Amino acid sequence: MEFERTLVILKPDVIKRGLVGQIIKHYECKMLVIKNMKMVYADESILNKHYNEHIGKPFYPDLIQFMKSGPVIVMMIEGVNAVETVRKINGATDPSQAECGSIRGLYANSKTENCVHGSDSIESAIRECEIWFE
Ligand code: IDP
Ligand code: MG
Repeated sequence: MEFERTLVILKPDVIKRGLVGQIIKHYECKMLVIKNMKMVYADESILNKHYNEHIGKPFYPDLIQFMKSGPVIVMMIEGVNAVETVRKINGATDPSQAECGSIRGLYANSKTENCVHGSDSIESAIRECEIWFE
């Protein structure tokens, strides 16, 4: 039982579809606390830093185009086992594989437009929080 901090991004599809409130509720209901939050238009330079490990992969151009298609909401979230809990709440990357009750299982349209980002480890969380909330 570790108290952790993680980074969540509500992707442009969430804002466009008016799902912000519904999605934030999933985290708050699991005893996770929003410590910082902002809406931003992400530019290519910050997205290249954030998604550094994926540069060059076939889906990368579509991912960047999607992430630039509208504002995103970036949140620093804290709680017990926050990294793993958020990943569980988010569900698998591919919505067709995501658990029915997860955010992606409930709302996501495709593997690219999959509503949310959650850091995949404590190290990633530290790195990503520095990128978005320096
Ligand atoms: P994650 O968001 O579940 O951690 P990653 O593998 O880190 O998934 O990929 C980052 C993001 O890139 C995904 O959330 C999704 O938007 C996009 N993505 C990943 N794999 C694919 C793919 O095979 N096709 C299309 N988009 C993908
Ligand atoms: Mg990832």
